[in-house]
Amino acid sequence: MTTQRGFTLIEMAIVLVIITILIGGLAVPLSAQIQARRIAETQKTLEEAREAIIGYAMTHKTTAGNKPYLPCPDTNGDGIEELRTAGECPQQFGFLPWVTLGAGAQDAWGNRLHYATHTDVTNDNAGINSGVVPGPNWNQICNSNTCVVGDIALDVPVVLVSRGANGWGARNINGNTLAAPTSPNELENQDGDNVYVSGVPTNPDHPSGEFDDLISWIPYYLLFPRVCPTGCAP
Ligand SMILES: [Ca+2]
Ligand SMILES: [Ca+2]
Ligand SMILES: [Ca+2]
Repeated sequence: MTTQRGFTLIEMAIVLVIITILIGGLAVPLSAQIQARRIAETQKTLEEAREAIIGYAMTHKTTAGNKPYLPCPDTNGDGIEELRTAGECPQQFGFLPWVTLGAGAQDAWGNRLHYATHTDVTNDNAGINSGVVPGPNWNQICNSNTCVVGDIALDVPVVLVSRGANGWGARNINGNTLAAPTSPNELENQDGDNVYVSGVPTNPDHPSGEFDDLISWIPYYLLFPRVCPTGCAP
């Protein structure tokens, strides 16, 4: 005859410890998975926005010369590109004009996308013509905020920025502007000059601080053949 007995307190404690470890092990990958999905979703939104900008250029041509031009940034947050004065956009950076483009209105964290371009490619009098030559006053994509001329990409006509998971400095879909970044590389992406930092994410304890911005751009050597398949020359 066998004697049945219950679990001892020590056995119960061991089981509880094992369960706790298992749940902890599951919880971290789950949040990492959600973050990875949001990053992938945002990258897809950025890719679609790039295509929408090229699509705009294919359907917007100068009256004289039939030259394509790119949209102006939205600066008042309504998603509609700002009006030009004598052909020029009021600003070369702002929000992606998602309403004008029929593009994604936000990243996966509910924040607006930033759009930077250059007056050489947005002027609706001149358009992108044979006189348009990429130069250092176009946008520069850098590894860090200490770079001045792009070490990743030079003379870029279109840059799109998602402020990432931390959303620092972003305008959210409710129209509120979130707290400004503290790290120099994220500050570089919203100081209004033409230098942008793209790189692998870093944690708050990294010497250069937290960075999680997602940067996407259209190089001129991809843009020009798409919007002027037979060349933009007169
Ligand atoms: Ca607007
Ligand atoms: Ca960020
Ligand atoms: Ca900058």
